Amino acid sequence: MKVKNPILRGFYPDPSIVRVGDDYYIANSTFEWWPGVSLHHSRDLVHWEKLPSPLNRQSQLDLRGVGASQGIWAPCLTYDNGTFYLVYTVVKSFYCNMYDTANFLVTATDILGPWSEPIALNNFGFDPSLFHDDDGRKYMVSMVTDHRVPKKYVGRLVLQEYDDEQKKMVGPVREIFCADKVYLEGPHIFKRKDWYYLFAADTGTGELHGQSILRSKNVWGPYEWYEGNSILTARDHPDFLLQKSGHCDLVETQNGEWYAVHLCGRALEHRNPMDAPRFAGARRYTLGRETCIQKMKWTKDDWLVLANGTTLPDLETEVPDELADRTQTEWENQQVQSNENETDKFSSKAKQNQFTEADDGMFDDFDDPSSLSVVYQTLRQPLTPGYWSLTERPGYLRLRGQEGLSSKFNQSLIARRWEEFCFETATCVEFEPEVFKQMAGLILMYDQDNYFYLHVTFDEDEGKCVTLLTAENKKYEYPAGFVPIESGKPVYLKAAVDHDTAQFFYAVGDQNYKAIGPVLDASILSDEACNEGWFTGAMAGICCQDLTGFGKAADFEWFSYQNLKR
Ligand code: 6LW
Repeated sequence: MKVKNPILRGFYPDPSIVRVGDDYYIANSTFEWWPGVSLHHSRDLVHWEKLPSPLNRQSQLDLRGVGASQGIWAPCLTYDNGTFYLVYTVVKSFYCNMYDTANFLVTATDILGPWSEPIALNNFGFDPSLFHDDDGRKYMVSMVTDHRVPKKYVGRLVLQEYDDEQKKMVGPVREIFCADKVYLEGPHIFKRKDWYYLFAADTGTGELHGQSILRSKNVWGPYEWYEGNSILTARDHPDFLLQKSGHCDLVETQNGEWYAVHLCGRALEHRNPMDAPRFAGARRYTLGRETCIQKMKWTKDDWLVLANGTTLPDLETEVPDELADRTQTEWENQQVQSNENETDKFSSKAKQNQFTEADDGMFDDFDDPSSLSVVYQTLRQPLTPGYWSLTERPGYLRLRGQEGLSSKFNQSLIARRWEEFCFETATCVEFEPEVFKQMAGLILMYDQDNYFYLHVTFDEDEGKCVTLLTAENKKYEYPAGFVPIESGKPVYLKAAVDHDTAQFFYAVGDQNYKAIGPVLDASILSDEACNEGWFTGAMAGICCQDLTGFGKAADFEWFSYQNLKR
């Protein structure tokens, strides 16, 4: 059976994969989006269901104040002796003189949690990864950040032992590799036969990105560089779909086959202007960096390479039929069984619609009063208690307005990833604002400085009205003016995105949509075009602001997101 790449579409970078028995899990970075670290589960490497995030209590993670694309970077998920180990970086400041890259570990015996409170590790650099040696010792490898101007960005990797009994790092921090020609990050260590392999992303995370492998007979090095590096890259194939390929992690199947997951980006043709302060002329990636899977093989002399015999990843990867056969029957059985009992924790939760969404999108009618779907993320912290409810008005998500869209603190906003170049997203909202500082509506956003916000508000001259606010690197415009609408009726808001264009629509009382505002340049909501962003991807969501501090409520009856094939 073949699986089409990317397997996790939209903003899912820095994948880390682990197998526990018949279950595979992937962890991805979430940056400033809450809850921290995204998890997916699969039994066949083809179908992936989203699980609740491990960092979902404010005592574990508080991202208030962190900048766009900072927060959670590059988690590493491993399993040893009945326990899941998840290490990750919380970036509080970057692209300044002194970087703050604090590394933490949380553990759980069940992937669904509860996960522990974080244990502080060393902070030498980001992309920490834990290696469980077969003698019971554990080590953490990471890259090293360096704020000294002349020495910045050398590809240094360090290793330190982690003592699981004492729950702390012990012994010296030693440099195990210093690349002179290439910048290395995202390191993982694994062992096969009597080799320790160091598997690291090379050459940044842009279109030159790749993956390298090194090895040593000793975990502390010296590590030998494979002369075939990079073993995976799209850097010489600018027309290939899976650009930016690199940053791999490795998994061995039940039958001894090897697969790597890696990040990639699907480019728009749209480019930054040649005088852009960052990434001049670079193609834009609204979908951010996504997750792919590749089959790997060992060479005769024990190096690891792509199974296709080249260094270019496959658009479609062959996955073991045994997994597919087994999983399909299991899945079919689960469908039947899950109606009868709760024996399978994944299928019973999926049945409650907490974990899954259709491949082509979602329609959320907010009818489940117990929780919001795991598909949504909020900004930097959970929704503020008292400022949201699924029960005050059953069948509606009530959001009470808090701070404005530039705030890195208390916002009432939920959003989900764009997955494809063409999609439609819409909502129905009941909202009766009394002053211009009260707003609620539908948003397409990259970060706090870059968004398109179609919303209902109040204007002294027009009364209740609908308007479109666009923000491009802090330049704000209202290209549609303020259009008066009737009070007391539900308002329907919709956006249609087609590659680098976005058009908004609204309707009042029924879904007889009218276009509002010009066709917008959707490519500005990309890693390349956003001045503070680098690493996430565009999101679609709903939100409410009340800058008076009165907490005016908006009632959302539903929210939908539909991928369109084009
Ligand atoms: C990730 C690191 C990287 O931690 O980007 O450019 C960071 N390199 O490997 C965020 O994805």
